[in-house]
Amino acid sequence: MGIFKELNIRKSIFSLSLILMLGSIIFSCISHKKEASKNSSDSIKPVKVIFDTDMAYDWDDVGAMAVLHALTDLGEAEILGMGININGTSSNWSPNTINVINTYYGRPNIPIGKAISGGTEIDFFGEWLSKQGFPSHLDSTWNVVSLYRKLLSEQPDTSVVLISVGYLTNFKDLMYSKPDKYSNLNGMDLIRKKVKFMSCMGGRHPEGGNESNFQDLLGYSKIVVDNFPRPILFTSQQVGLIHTGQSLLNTPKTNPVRAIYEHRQSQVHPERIEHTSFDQVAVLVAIRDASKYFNLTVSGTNVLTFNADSTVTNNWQPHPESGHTYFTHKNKEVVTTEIDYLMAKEPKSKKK
Ligand SMILES: [Ca+2]
Repeated sequence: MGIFKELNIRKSIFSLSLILMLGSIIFSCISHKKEASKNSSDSIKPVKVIFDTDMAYDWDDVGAMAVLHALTDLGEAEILGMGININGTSSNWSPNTINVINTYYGRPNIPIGKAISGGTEIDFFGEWLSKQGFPSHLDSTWNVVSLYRKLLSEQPDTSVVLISVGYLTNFKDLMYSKPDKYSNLNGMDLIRKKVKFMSCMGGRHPEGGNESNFQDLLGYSKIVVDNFPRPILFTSQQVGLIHTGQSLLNTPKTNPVRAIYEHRQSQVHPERIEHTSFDQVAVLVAIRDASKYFNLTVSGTNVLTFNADSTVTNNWQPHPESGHTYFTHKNKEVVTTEIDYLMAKEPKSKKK
């Protein structure tokens, strides 16, 4: 074999090797990208959520809705529906308030249910908001139990997270609902089959005491906490005592969340816009891994006592595995910053 022929053969072998090597690298990159994309889509599978609120007087419910919409924009949550757990005149304004916020975030068609029992007749900002000219698209409201039954029946098993940031009256009514056109299961069995867990803002932990979300005057909170067939993650009053809302001043005045915060601020504490964040925390731990932000206590059970004067107190008692969990702060600043960021995040629908 002549030297030039041998060199040519070696060149050909080298070229072939180079092509194979490059091909292998490209194939590896594509495979990695595909895998990364698969892992990415796996890791951001949105949490399906039903949001139940006593939207009427405290405005951390408004902040909680902002957090929920921001997490939905990030692909972390999917809002199935919302319900109001207050009966009476306030309910006439609350669906509009909720729809105004949903509309601002580009989701005007989220179905809204109204309570069939329990609650108090007060309204601190719903009527005011309705007169401010914010756009809304509210055509009708649902009987909240029918809505929740319909939504649950349509979802995969153990996939739905219930968020309670008010009284537990609606979930009590859901638990004891009868089979209907949406499902042949009773409420308990429907929840057992479809719900992953409930994120409930309520109680004081671990010392126990009197917290407002359990004071529905009917003892429904005790019925729910004692009998709910899936795990409950309790956001304690102490955990919500962080102040958020300053970030809203960086959002447009057309933002109804900012409008409500400024309106209530002027009435309650004109020196600042920040407000406590009980309901935002309950949303955060419903969507994200709570252990990222908090120290969890899983051993024990939250025992509610319905007192003779119709008040309800809670206390944390020993129990091997009740399905109840409460948590305490690891770092308040981290949670405060994250909630402030999410509350002021520009809606995806408004980005150009
Ligand atoms: Ca609330």
